[in-house]
Amino acid sequence: MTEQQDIFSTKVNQLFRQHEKLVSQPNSPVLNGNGIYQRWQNPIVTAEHAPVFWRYDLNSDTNPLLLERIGINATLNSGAIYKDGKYLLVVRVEGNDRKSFFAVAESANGVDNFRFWDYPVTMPETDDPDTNVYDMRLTEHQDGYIYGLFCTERKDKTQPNDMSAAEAQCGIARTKDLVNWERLPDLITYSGQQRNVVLHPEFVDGKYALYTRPQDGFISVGAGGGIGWGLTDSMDGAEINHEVIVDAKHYHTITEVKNGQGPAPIKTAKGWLHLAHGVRNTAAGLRYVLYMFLTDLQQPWKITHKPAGHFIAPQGAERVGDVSNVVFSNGWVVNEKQQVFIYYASSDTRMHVATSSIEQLLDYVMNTPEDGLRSATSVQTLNDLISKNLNYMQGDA
Ligand code: M1P
Repeated sequence: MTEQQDIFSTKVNQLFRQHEKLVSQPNSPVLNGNGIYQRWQNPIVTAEHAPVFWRYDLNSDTNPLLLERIGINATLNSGAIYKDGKYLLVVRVEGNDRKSFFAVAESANGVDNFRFWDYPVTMPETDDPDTNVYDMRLTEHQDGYIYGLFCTERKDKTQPNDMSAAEAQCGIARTKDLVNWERLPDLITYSGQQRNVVLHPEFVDGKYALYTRPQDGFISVGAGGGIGWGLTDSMDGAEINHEVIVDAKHYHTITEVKNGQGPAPIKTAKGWLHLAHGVRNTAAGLRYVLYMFLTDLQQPWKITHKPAGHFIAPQGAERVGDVSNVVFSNGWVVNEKQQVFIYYASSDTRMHVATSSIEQLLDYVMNTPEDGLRSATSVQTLNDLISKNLNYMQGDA
């Protein structure tokens, strides 16, 4: 081995060692939470989790200076599934070239040691190729397939001179193993654009049911918006003719600007548990938080309980990233112990986990006061709890 080759292989070993140190780092719960869920100390998937052999050409002949060839910018909004005792994320990986793609990261315990499979997902294209694909929602449907619904973004060809003018629609693919994907035609709806579309896990009236997010523009939902709901006969050529609004955006709430369904809802004895994101405007830009609600078991488009305000908001280091002040979730799973793993991204940059249980989440959605929509009602709700507690404490003394 020449001296040059020796230096090269030392550097390569160092890269692998650093990567292994990061990926195998144990995670630990953050203590003193709010009792509803527990945050975990470390982000679970970051850009640095991308394997060394994705980023570097490891051949000293073709990369003698060992330069990074393909940079990864961020790992964010991940779909999730619990399968054969493994926690699997379909991560939105964004390259330095700003293009996102999907890649599966796997962990045995759901909170650390997430490792990417060797190859990213090779997602087939339709006749109208996607410029960018992102934010996959996974649904294990009653029909036996795992569906991945995601945003497909293309240039808005009606505005050729505006380089930011884009169109968002819902791409659809299905798989049995997360390796081989069958791409189906994009969803047709009669709203201008769509993002945050999610497949409900069960047939409703013998049809496939989808949560939608009708929007007038690419970023702005305009006059439309809200989390919608519609039915389609088939997922192979899915078409929704009529959308009803499940959860509308509302003035002076966390959903004032827009909102969107998170992952597919979880079925419980008390109803369908939903996780969603709400967006409001501030002087510092848009603020994205997560919130929850419960819908009726038979009529999943009808909300039965909805706590006021946010469930998870950006905290500490989560506040800063490529798009700051954002938390976003499109993946959660339940294991056989009824523990819930909520996977969320912070500031469009890295992935985190928070853990809870079906029992805690049902208690939260069913017993947290609703939003009275006025300061006076908020004070009334607070006073009710204070007097109940003071009476209880005095009676106890
Ligand atoms: O930048 C925050 C999020 O913005 C979009 O979400 P929504 O359509 O609800 O505004 C998406 O681009 C999402 O990927 C991103 O995290």
